[in-house]
Formats: sequence, structure tokens, C-alpha cells
Amino acid sequence: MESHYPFTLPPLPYAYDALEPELDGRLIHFHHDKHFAAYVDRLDRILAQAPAYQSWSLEQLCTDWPSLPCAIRQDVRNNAGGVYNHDLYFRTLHPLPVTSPGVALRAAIQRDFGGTPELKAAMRSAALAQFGSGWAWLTEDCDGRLAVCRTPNQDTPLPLQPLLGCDVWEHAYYLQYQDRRGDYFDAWWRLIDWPEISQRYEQYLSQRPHYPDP
Ligand code: MN3
Repeated sequence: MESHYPFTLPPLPYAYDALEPELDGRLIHFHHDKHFAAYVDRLDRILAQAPAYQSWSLEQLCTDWPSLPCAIRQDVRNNAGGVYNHDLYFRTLHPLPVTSPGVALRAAIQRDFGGTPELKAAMRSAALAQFGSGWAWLTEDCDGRLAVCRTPNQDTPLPLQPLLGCDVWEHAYYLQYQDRRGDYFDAWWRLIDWPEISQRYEQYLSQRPHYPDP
């Protein structure tokens, strides 16, 4: 993903049908080529008319939108969030997933949730509890603690660092799962690219300033 305007749709990192049977090719095609593409196109159209903000990074657009002019702030919030969230979503799934987290992430999951099954249960509850469109997240805070949270619409969890996000907009599952959001969650969970998530976790850890023990 580009760091700032103009943004372009990143190619899907696998074939449309590569995630079957969990997520079918038609669903992935619509989700990536129509919905994700629309967020990218709309964000570029907004920023084309607002040159002062073309140098802002995607993360800055997602976190600092309240300081934008009223005419564009809500549209930037929705569409920058849509771009950020979907970029993460498609990159954290894998056709042949490795099913367990790396050593450092596994230890953090154990510490903060008691184990991977407990993490799954917490994320599943968040995904099912989200009223209307939104996301369920696994995030890391500035102390390296993991937490599960949810956001409405296309809001991101930033400045909490998102490690993993489950899109619970109906466009993410309705074609295949209709109203069975829980079945969609279970299928999505089986596709998680744990080496990618573990790498994100370790990258955030290494970027964090190290303070001496008091
Ligand atoms: Mn979506």
C-alpha cells in the first residue's frame, strides 16, 4: 500500500478462489475488486480536491481526520479507514495457513488470554456482538499487551496497533453465509496467516522505545 495519495488497489495476494471452501471466489471477487476498490477510488477522489492533505500518510488520515475541514472529515474517516482495514484483511489470510502463532506472539496470547482457544472465543464474541457493520480486532497497545475490541463502520483501532481484523460487514459474508455470521467467523479463523500476524507483532515490539527498568 502506498504511504500517501494517490492510493492504488493492492493486488489480491492469491487467486480469487484460493480460499475456498471457507470463502468462495465470487465473495472474494466482490469484496476485493468492488468494495475495497471503491474505498480506494473514493479516498483518491476526495484528496484530489484537497491538495493540502495529499502528503498525509494513510495512518495519519485514519487518526487525525477530526482536524480536517468539515466538508471532508467524515468522508475521509470512512474511506481512509476502509482502505486501511481492507488492506490488512486480505493480507492476513492465506490459502494454506500455518495454524499456530510464532513463539513471541504465542507467549503474549497465553499471558493475555490464557491460550489461542480463549482468544478465538473472545474475538468470536466481539464479531457477533458488533451491532450493524464493523470490525472485530486483535490489537496491541503501547505496552505490548494484546486486547480484543470492535469498531463500527470503517473505523480503525488506531492508535492501538491492529494485528488481525475480522470484517463483519454483510458484504464480507452474506453472499455465502447469509445471516450466519458465526459460521463466517469460524471459516475466516481457519484462514488466518499466523506467520504474518506474528511478524506484525514482532515488528511492533521492535519499534517500541525501550525504557530502562525503574
Ligand atoms: Mn469489507
